[in-house]
Amino acid sequence: MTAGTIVVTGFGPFGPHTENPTADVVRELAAAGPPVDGTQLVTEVLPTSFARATARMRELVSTHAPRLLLALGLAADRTVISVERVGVNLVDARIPDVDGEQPVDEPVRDGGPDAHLATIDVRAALAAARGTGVEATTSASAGLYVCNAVLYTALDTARAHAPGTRAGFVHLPPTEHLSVGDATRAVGAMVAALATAKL
Ligand code: PCA
Repeated sequence: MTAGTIVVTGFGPFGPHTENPTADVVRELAAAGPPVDGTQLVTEVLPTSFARATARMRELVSTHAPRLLLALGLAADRTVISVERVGVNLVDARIPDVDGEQPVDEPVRDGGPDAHLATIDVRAALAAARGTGVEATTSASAGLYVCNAVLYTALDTARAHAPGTRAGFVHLPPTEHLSVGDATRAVGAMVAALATAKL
């Protein structure tokens, strides 16, 4: 019996951030293989594009109906890992995405609910990260850029098409505050804890 699929995504570069540590973390996790015996690990680096990243997230959730989907993004202005609690149905891009799009005051999905709460066990994620010696906190806003749009889309799609999926989002600080190696250990521990948590 398979214990199900785990999907972990990161993002490529955007704006002034020519390197995105979340892409490196995702590649390292892929190289390490499934964190839980019997599970299948699917990883992907999404383009920082509202249209393409949200379309791909819809596909990932509906194709795999994963037991856990954890998306990662870079929060350039934060100093510690933050586990997001909510995705909101609003976009207000400070800078253009990689397709040159800069939507302002638009919904992520027309007619969608105002917000979706993350369905991962946020406390378990915090404890797992801290257990590796890495500081982590909760966050009540994933921003209004592509990361929030991807979190909202994952939760929105799961609610409609994959009700067993637990989905959430973790923002990583820049590498001057957390090395890729430490971030990989912390995220790996979070994924293992969340994938084995009781649904
Ligand atoms: N961070 C951006 C988008 C891609 C990324 O890694 C954000 O926080 O929205």
